[in-house]
Amino acid sequence: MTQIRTDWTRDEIAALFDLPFTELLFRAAEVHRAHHKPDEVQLCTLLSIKTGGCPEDCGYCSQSVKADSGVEASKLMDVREVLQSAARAKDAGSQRFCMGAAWRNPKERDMPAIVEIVKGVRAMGLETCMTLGMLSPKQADMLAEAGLDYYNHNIDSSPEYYERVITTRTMQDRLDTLDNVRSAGINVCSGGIVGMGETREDRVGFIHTLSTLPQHPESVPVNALVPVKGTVLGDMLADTPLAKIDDIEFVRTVAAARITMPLSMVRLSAGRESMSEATQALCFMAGANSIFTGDKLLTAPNSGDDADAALFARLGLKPLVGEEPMRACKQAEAAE
Ligand code: SAM
Ligand code: DTB
Ligand code: SF4
Repeated sequence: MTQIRTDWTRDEIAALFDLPFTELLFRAAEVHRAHHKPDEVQLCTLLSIKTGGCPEDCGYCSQSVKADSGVEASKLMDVREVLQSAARAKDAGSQRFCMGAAWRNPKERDMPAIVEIVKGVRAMGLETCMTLGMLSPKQADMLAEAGLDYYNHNIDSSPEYYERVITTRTMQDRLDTLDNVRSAGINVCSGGIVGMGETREDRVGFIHTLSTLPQHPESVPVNALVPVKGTVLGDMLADTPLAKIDDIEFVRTVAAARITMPLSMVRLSAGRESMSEATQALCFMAGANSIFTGDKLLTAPNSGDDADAALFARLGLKPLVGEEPMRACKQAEAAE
């Protein structure tokens, strides 16, 4: 049994990134096999339940009011519409339904509808995940009470690079929300974005921050930046194509996440649409075992069910149907 550590040092993580690629992949695959079935990949579906008009200034995001991306702001969707969409996701074989809102934080007046949505989606037999921005301890408790399974709130990058990407809320704000979610007993989903023009050292710092949280997140989404025209980062990358991350470096980041957080589900998240099948296969080899299905993420395109069915058939992968290996108590047991 691999030891579950939350005391990783930056030097140790940098040394993982520095390994010969084949060695890094081998080690990640070993850790993956010790805790997960290597041919099973979890399917999650995303729905934007409240799109655009967000007051935050995240430099990658099409939904910020600061971006000139053409995304139109809309109100919170009707509960009934959300449930219809969840039913379609379930029919398509999804295990988890993840709902995102472009908010700094939910307002008190939004909470009754959010609670109703969580209860309704759960009653369909789907796992529920929400990402609504910052949460107070009271809001986290309300969501836990409603039966929310997961809350997604990303740290996005290293503490140093974070400050260059977002100014309207701090990394500490994000860690506080993660703490509130954890204390409420909701499973934590937290990861970030690779390919924002950050350095290798930032990617090390990103993995270090996640893997030294008091408890590892149950889910770790690793997004490849989807460069959106009209966002700060989308435009910067269009002007400096050399800043685009190379596929091998992306796979290295996935492998480092797998090795440092052995029990977590590592989700190959945004950016798959423009990734080759070979790169995705390397990510699965490196320990990624979860994806977003369907042809849309929140606002950006996703691979689509047909492409994914073909990919799974080519690679001999199948959807995960059982319980994830890690739930908070199991991690605690493994650490003993
Ligand atoms: N407003 C909420 C929040 O930020 O907490 C939830 C939605 S937000 C879109 C969820 C995450 O999606 C972000 O933290 C970021 O990591 C990721 N994301 C957003 N835009 C992206 C893009 N263009 N490419 C890759 N990942 C992106
Ligand atoms: C996460 O880490 N990735 C998802 C989910 N959490 C909410 C969102 C990806 C968004 C990609 C850009 C878009 O669709 O606008
Ligand atoms: Fe708003 Fe979330 Fe987009 Fe940041 S990532 S601008 S908080 S929707």
